[in-house]
Amino acid sequence: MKLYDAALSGNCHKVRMLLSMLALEHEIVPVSLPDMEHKTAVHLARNPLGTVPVLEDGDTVIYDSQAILVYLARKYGGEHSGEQWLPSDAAGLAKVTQWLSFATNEIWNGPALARAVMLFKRDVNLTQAQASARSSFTIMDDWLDKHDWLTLGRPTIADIACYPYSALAEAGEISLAPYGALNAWFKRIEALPGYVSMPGLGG
Ligand SMILES: N[C@@H](CCC(=O)N[C@@H](CS)C(=O)NCC(=O)O)C(=O)O
Repeated sequence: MKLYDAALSGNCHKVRMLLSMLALEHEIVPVSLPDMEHKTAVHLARNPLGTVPVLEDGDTVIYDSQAILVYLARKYGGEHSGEQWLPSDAAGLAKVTQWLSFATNEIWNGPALARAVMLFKRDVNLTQAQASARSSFTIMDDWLDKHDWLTLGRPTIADIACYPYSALAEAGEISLAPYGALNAWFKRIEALPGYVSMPGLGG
Protein backbone atom coordinates (compact mmCIF):
# COMPACT_ATOMS: atom_id res chain seq x y z
CA MET A 1 0.00 0.00 0.00
CA LYS A 2 1.16 3.54 -0.74
CA LEU A 3 -0.02 6.65 1.04
CA TYR A 4 0.51 9.89 -0.88
CA ASP A 5 1.06 12.18 2.03
CA ALA A 6 1.96 15.64 3.30
CA ALA A 7 3.60 15.63 6.73
CA LEU A 8 1.74 18.66 8.14
CA SER A 9 -1.68 17.61 6.87
CA GLY A 10 -4.21 16.59 9.51
CA ASN A 11 -6.22 14.79 6.83
CA CYS A 12 -3.17 12.67 6.01
CA HIS A 13 -2.59 12.15 9.70
CA LYS A 14 -5.98 10.46 10.14
CA VAL A 15 -4.85 7.85 7.63
CA ARG A 16 -1.38 7.50 9.18
CA MET A 17 -3.09 6.86 12.53
CA LEU A 18 -5.38 4.10 11.28
CA LEU A 19 -2.63 2.42 9.22
CA SER A 20 -0.55 2.30 12.38
CA MET A 21 -3.39 1.16 14.66
CA LEU A 22 -4.18 -1.67 12.25
CA ALA A 23 -0.44 -2.45 11.93
CA LEU A 24 -0.65 -2.31 8.13
CA GLU A 25 2.58 -2.21 6.19
CA HIS A 26 2.70 0.77 3.88
CA GLU A 27 4.98 3.16 2.10
CA ILE A 28 4.67 6.90 2.69
CA VAL A 29 5.14 8.85 -0.54
CA PRO A 30 5.65 12.54 0.25
CA VAL A 31 3.81 15.00 -1.99
CA SER A 32 5.19 18.54 -1.63
CA LEU A 33 2.33 21.04 -1.43
CA PRO A 34 4.67 24.10 -1.49
CA ASP A 35 6.18 22.73 -4.73
CA MET A 36 2.64 22.11 -6.09
CA GLU A 37 3.34 18.41 -6.62
CA HIS A 38 -0.34 17.75 -5.84
CA LYS A 39 -1.33 19.58 -9.04
CA THR A 40 0.96 17.63 -11.40
CA ALA A 41 -0.59 15.44 -14.07
CA VAL A 42 0.66 12.33 -12.34
CA HIS A 43 -1.05 13.23 -9.05
CA LEU A 44 -4.21 14.51 -10.76
CA ALA A 45 -4.49 11.08 -12.38
CA ARG A 46 -4.70 9.62 -8.86
CA ASN A 47 -7.04 12.32 -7.59
CA PRO A 48 -8.67 14.84 -9.93
CA LEU A 49 -9.18 17.19 -6.97
CA GLY A 50 -5.42 17.49 -6.63
CA THR A 51 -5.34 16.94 -2.87
CA VAL A 52 -3.78 14.57 -0.36
CA PRO A 53 -4.20 12.03 1.13
CA VAL A 54 -4.52 9.40 -1.59
CA LEU A 55 -4.22 5.69 -0.84
CA GLU A 56 -3.14 3.18 -3.46
CA ASP A 57 -3.75 -0.46 -2.61
CA GLY A 58 -2.89 -2.51 -5.68
CA ASP A 59 -5.32 -1.34 -8.35
CA THR A 60 -7.57 0.41 -5.85
CA VAL A 61 -7.00 4.15 -5.56
CA ILE A 62 -8.97 6.14 -2.99
CA TYR A 63 -8.87 9.85 -2.21
CA ASP A 64 -10.51 11.75 0.66
CA SER A 65 -9.38 10.93 4.19
CA GLN A 66 -12.87 9.85 5.36
CA ALA A 67 -13.26 7.51 2.38
CA ILE A 68 -9.81 6.04 3.03
CA LEU A 69 -10.68 5.40 6.69
CA VAL A 70 -13.85 3.58 5.58
CA TYR A 71 -11.86 1.48 3.12
CA LEU A 72 -9.15 0.52 5.59
CA ALA A 73 -11.58 -0.22 8.42
CA ARG A 74 -13.82 -2.42 6.29
CA LYS A 75 -11.05 -4.21 4.42
CA TYR A 76 -8.39 -4.58 7.11
CA GLY A 77 -10.19 -3.84 10.37
CA GLY A 78 -9.55 -7.31 11.69
CA GLU A 79 -12.00 -9.70 13.27
CA HIS A 80 -15.61 -9.41 12.10
CA SER A 81 -14.56 -7.35 9.02
CA GLY A 82 -13.65 -4.32 11.03
CA GLU A 83 -16.88 -4.08 13.04
CA GLN A 84 -14.97 -2.38 15.82
CA TRP A 85 -13.95 0.60 13.70
CA LEU A 86 -16.90 0.69 11.31
CA PRO A 87 -20.08 -1.24 12.13
CA SER A 88 -22.29 -2.59 9.37
CA ASP A 89 -25.69 -2.39 11.08
CA ALA A 90 -27.83 0.49 9.79
CA ALA A 91 -27.90 2.61 12.94
CA GLY A 92 -24.22 2.10 13.83
CA LEU A 93 -23.06 2.84 10.30
CA ALA A 94 -25.20 6.00 10.20
CA LYS A 95 -23.86 7.21 13.55
CA VAL A 96 -20.25 6.81 12.42
CA THR A 97 -21.07 8.49 9.09
CA GLN A 98 -22.68 11.39 10.95
CA TRP A 99 -19.30 12.13 12.56
CA LEU A 100 -17.39 11.58 9.31
CA SER A 101 -19.59 14.33 7.84
CA PHE A 102 -18.88 16.46 10.90
CA ALA A 103 -15.14 16.02 10.22
CA THR A 104 -15.58 17.00 6.57
CA ASN A 105 -17.76 20.02 7.19
CA GLU A 106 -17.67 21.44 10.73
CA ILE A 107 -14.10 20.49 11.61
CA TRP A 108 -12.63 21.30 8.21
CA ASN A 109 -14.38 24.69 8.01
CA GLY A 110 -13.54 25.50 11.63
CA PRO A 111 -10.23 24.52 13.27
CA ALA A 112 -8.61 23.12 10.11
CA LEU A 113 -9.09 26.32 8.09
CA ALA A 114 -8.10 28.55 11.03
CA ARG A 115 -4.83 26.59 11.27
CA ALA A 116 -4.37 26.80 7.49
CA VAL A 117 -4.66 30.61 7.67
CA MET A 118 -1.97 30.81 10.35
CA LEU A 119 0.40 28.18 8.96
CA PHE A 120 -0.11 28.31 5.21
CA LYS A 121 -1.57 31.81 4.67
CA ARG A 122 -4.78 30.32 3.32
CA ASP A 123 -7.07 33.09 2.12
CA VAL A 124 -10.23 32.50 4.16
CA ASN A 125 -11.96 34.44 6.92
CA LEU A 126 -10.05 33.63 10.13
CA THR A 127 -12.64 35.07 12.52
CA GLN A 128 -15.39 33.04 10.89
CA ALA A 129 -13.33 29.82 10.99
CA GLN A 130 -12.48 30.38 14.68
CA ALA A 131 -16.13 31.08 15.57
CA SER A 132 -17.20 27.99 13.71
CA ALA A 133 -14.53 25.93 15.53
CA ARG A 134 -15.80 27.13 18.91
CA SER A 135 -19.38 26.13 18.07
CA SER A 136 -18.21 22.68 17.01
CA PHE A 137 -16.07 22.25 20.11
CA THR A 138 -19.02 23.18 22.33
CA ILE A 139 -21.11 20.47 20.69
CA MET A 140 -18.31 17.90 21.03
CA ASP A 141 -17.47 18.90 24.60
CA ASP A 142 -21.12 18.60 25.71
CA TRP A 143 -21.32 15.13 24.18
CA LEU A 144 -17.93 13.98 25.51
CA ASP A 145 -18.81 15.18 28.98
CA LYS A 146 -21.22 12.23 29.13
CA HIS A 147 -19.52 9.77 26.75
CA ASP A 148 -15.98 8.46 26.35
CA TRP A 149 -16.13 8.26 22.54
CA LEU A 150 -17.97 10.07 19.76
CA THR A 151 -20.32 7.18 19.16
CA LEU A 152 -21.14 3.55 20.00
CA GLY A 153 -19.23 3.65 23.30
CA ARG A 154 -15.93 2.61 21.71
CA PRO A 155 -13.25 4.06 19.44
CA THR A 156 -14.34 4.06 15.80
CA ILE A 157 -13.13 5.84 12.68
CA ALA A 158 -15.41 8.69 13.79
CA ASP A 159 -12.91 9.48 16.55
CA ILE A 160 -9.95 9.22 14.20
CA ALA A 161 -11.58 11.50 11.62
CA CYS A 162 -12.44 14.20 14.16
CA TYR A 163 -9.25 14.09 16.23
CA PRO A 164 -6.30 15.69 14.38
CA TYR A 165 -7.71 19.10 13.47
CA SER A 166 -9.50 19.39 16.83
CA ALA A 167 -6.31 18.67 18.77
CA LEU A 168 -4.28 20.99 16.48
CA ALA A 169 -6.71 23.90 16.97
CA GLU A 170 -4.34 26.10 18.98
CA ALA A 171 -2.23 26.51 15.83
CA GLY A 172 -5.28 28.41 14.52
CA GLU A 173 -5.28 30.55 17.67
CA ILE A 174 -8.31 28.82 19.17
CA SER A 175 -7.83 28.11 22.87
CA LEU A 176 -8.69 24.57 23.89
CA ALA A 177 -8.66 25.46 27.59
CA PRO A 178 -12.45 25.83 27.96
CA TYR A 179 -13.11 22.29 26.70
CA GLY A 180 -12.23 19.86 29.51
CA ALA A 181 -14.08 16.86 28.13
CA LEU A 182 -12.59 17.39 24.67
CA ASN A 183 -9.07 17.45 26.17
CA ALA A 184 -9.80 14.24 28.10
CA TRP A 185 -10.95 12.60 24.83
CA PHE A 186 -7.67 13.66 23.15
CA LYS A 187 -5.81 11.82 25.91
CA ARG A 188 -7.94 8.68 25.44
CA ILE A 189 -7.16 8.68 21.72
CA GLU A 190 -3.46 9.25 22.36
CA ALA A 191 -3.47 6.19 24.65
CA LEU A 192 -4.88 3.84 21.98
CA PRO A 193 -2.50 1.06 20.87
CA GLY A 194 -0.70 2.09 17.68
CA TYR A 195 -1.41 5.81 18.10
CA VAL A 196 1.10 7.97 16.23
CA SER A 197 1.73 11.67 16.77
CA MET A 198 2.68 14.54 14.47
CA PRO A 199 4.10 18.03 15.16
CA GLY A 200 1.58 19.89 17.34
CA LEU A 201 -0.18 16.78 18.68
CA GLY A 202 0.25 15.05 22.02
CA GLY A 203 1.23 11.47 22.76
N1 LIG B 1 -11.90 16.20 2.07
C1 LIG B 1 -10.52 15.94 1.74
C2 LIG B 1 -9.73 17.22 1.81
C3 LIG B 1 -8.31 17.03 1.27
C4 LIG B 1 -7.51 18.29 1.33
O1 LIG B 1 -8.02 19.42 1.13
N2 LIG B 1 -6.22 18.10 1.60
C5 LIG B 1 -5.32 19.23 1.69
C6 LIG B 1 -4.19 18.90 2.65
S1 LIG B 1 -4.86 18.73 4.29
C7 LIG B 1 -4.71 19.50 0.33
O2 LIG B 1 -4.33 18.59 -0.37
N3 LIG B 1 -4.64 20.78 -0.02
C8 LIG B 1 -4.05 21.21 -1.24
C9 LIG B 1 -5.00 22.01 -2.08
O3 LIG B 1 -6.20 22.07 -1.75
O4 LIG B 1 -4.56 22.54 -3.07
C10 LIG B 1 -9.96 14.88 2.69
O5 LIG B 1 -10.55 14.69 3.77
O6 LIG B 1 -8.98 14.20 2.35
